[in-house]
Amino acid sequence: MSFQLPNLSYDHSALEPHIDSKTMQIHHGKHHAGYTNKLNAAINGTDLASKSIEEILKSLDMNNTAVRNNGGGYYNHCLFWEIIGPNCGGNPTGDLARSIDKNFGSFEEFKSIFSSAAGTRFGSGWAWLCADSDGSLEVCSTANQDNPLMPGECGKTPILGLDVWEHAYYLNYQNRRPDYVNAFFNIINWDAVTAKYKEATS
Ligand code: MN3
Repeated sequence: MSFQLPNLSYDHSALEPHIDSKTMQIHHGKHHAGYTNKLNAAINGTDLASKSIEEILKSLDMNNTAVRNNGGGYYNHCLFWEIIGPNCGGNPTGDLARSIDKNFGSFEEFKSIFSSAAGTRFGSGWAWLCADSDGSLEVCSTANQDNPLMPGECGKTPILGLDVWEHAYYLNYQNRRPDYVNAFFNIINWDAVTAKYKEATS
């Protein structure tokens, strides 16, 4: 079995002005496609080829750089496209909103902690909101294409992730990563995040 680049459920231009069309074309069609192809090449003919991406990442040999970088890149971007969308943003509701209040104090406090994690990740990486099976939440960040499922990371289930590689924002924002992080909150698909939260805690 090989991994497939998922189609986007919205047009490249649908996230403007927050993420520009050209960035979406290159990010999905070149970067994510590249991780997908290189992951398939790295696992072809090995016993990893029959596993799910989550299984591969949870039992990853961190010295296997081809699978670490490209398996992480494949999974991270699949999640990213799912949790953003047009006509989104606003605040979460229901159990997820209650857990955010309980774990961080308020939605505004969560936003500040998450934005700080995204802003202070040096170089390339990701900021995450992760859920534990008991419903608790935590914010973390990882370098490069690492993610919370990998050995040595928080081990909880990522339900929201923000790509802070320059390839995710440089055409529109140049060095202004904080502006990109602020804009991200206008395109978060909280229904999709809530579905992931339910799955992680069921
Ligand atoms: Mn990326």
